[in-house]
Amino acid sequence: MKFQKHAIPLYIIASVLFGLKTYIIYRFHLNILMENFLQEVILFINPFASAFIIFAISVWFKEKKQMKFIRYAALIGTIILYFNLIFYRNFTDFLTIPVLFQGSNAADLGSSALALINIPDILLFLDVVIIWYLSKGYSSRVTPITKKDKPKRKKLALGVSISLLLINFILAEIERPQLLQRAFDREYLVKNIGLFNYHIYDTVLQSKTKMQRVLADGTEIPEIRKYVKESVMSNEESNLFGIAENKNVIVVSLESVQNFVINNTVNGQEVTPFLNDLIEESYYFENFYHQTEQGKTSDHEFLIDNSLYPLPRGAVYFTHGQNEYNALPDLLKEHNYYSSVFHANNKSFWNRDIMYENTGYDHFYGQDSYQINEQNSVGWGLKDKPFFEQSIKYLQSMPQPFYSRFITLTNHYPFELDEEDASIDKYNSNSKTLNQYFPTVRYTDEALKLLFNQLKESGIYEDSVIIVMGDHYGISEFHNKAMSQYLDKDTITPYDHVQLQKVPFLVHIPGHEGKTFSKIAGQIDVKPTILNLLGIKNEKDIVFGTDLFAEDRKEFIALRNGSFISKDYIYTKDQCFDRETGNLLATGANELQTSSEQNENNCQPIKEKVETELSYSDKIVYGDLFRFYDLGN
Ligand code: GP9
Ligand code: MN
Repeated sequence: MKFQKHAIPLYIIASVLFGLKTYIIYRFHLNILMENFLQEVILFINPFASAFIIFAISVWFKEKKQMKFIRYAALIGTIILYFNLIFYRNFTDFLTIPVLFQGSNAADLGSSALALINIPDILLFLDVVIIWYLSKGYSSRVTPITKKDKPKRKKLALGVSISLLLINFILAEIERPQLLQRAFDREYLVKNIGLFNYHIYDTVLQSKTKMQRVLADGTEIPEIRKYVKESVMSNEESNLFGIAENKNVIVVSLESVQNFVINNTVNGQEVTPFLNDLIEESYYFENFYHQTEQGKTSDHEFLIDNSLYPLPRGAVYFTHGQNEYNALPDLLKEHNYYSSVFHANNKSFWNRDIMYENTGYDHFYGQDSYQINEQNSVGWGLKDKPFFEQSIKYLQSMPQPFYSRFITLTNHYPFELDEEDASIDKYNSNSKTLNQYFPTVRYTDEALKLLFNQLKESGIYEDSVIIVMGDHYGISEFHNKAMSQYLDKDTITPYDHVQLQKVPFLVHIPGHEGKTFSKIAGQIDVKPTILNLLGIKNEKDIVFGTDLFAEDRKEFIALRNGSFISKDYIYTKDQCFDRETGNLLATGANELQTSSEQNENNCQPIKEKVETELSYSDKIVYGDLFRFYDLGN
């Protein structure tokens, strides 16, 4: 009887243990940027608040069921936490429902996923074991809530849950006004409302976007059209218009190659000697940004074929693979082009087979089109050199003119490479990932050289325009420390992080002299650029990019998370930087307006345009609006 008096309800113990674990994960396993003390306070409160709300539900159950509920809540909660942790280690991002249902990709992750699991992770399940043990009645100090106590306990649980939730949301609102409305950045959400509330929020968002298609009727199109005509499309033809009429177009996407390796060295060795030479003989855009989000490679494919933005959550290839589009292959078909993609991976990865079919590709040379064995594979599959070697025969027998895209694979996280393929040494830092990155980038560079030689030997080269680009970043924020060491900087600031989203981009036209452009450019511009080179006018189309060779171009490049780059500014995470110097000019919530000049200088006007543009693109995709619009020219 004495024990009963001091007995602690299990749901309280579970809340404390689980809350503590969640806090430890937030604080020490995730790389969440803490800007002020209030953020620290919120981050400390929200794990306990979420845990209490979940475990307190048990009070409504019968005595035996209470224990069962607490056990399984702890287990499922831990699994959710752990999945997020693994995902975060790879992508510095949190799971969303669409990503979760891309299960078919998870099976292909193979070595990547294994590299993300650490043995000490077992400790993250320690509280589950304790809760499990206690819930089985092994300690008489821990009790379920008895029938007698229930009414009182229910009131208490409900009252405390609501108060905790309110305190959390009020603090979050003070820290980030309009957090939920403006939620571009998942890290802000998790930081402020906690991972579990974030998942609930994400679920609501998911149902909302599903509804958008049902409710859409095409009435939004005139407004979007008007915007595109006035603010995106250039009015003049560039001087390269039609220069490559009827030529083959070859687009080579280099997996995870970022621009910082270009004309750079590691241990005194050039990282990309072939690309560096190629740039000298090509139109090279040194300020070209990737604009991908959770759909990674597939997002970049979506951008280049459609000049629409990928989605803020999930991969558009998966979530909206059946929409109507006006993609390059379909468009080029009207000009007698044969379109194909070469990529030695599973056809269904990123739902490519469905999307390619839907957007007019004539053929997809996937895994089945290649001889793949242990000797010629590493990491994710067929190595880039045999990939190109085996592809050329298909290219030679293809009807011309063709539009063909190649996607490499070797330089994919975790950047594995056989010793005999490594021409340069690894880097030396605390990041194995960054260390291994350089030799694999070099391998891909050598593979590209091989492709060019083959194109020349087969005679295809002379009749082709060849575009080479990086698909997205390869080194995530998780490796900032090593990255700052490599780049010889004290730290990687949010400004530096945006600048690291540059990927190489060049247009190689045989016979043309090389030229380097400094204008701000991005993947959204690829489709209009290709059409311009081929001399195809596409005036009725709705695109958000501009021909890269045009003089009057849109003034900004928007990243998918709402950050942007303009001639003068870089805006990210509610901060406005001077693009040239990297100096912080203003923050969104708290502007550093020391002079009236700075007042005018801030990013606000462009930020609004970026938000409008991204929302127009999202409306098209979520509403499947092209089904209401005749894009025929
Ligand atoms: C998969 C390959 C890699 O086929 O394109 O995809 P990623 O993980 O970079 O999006
Ligand atoms: Mn990729």
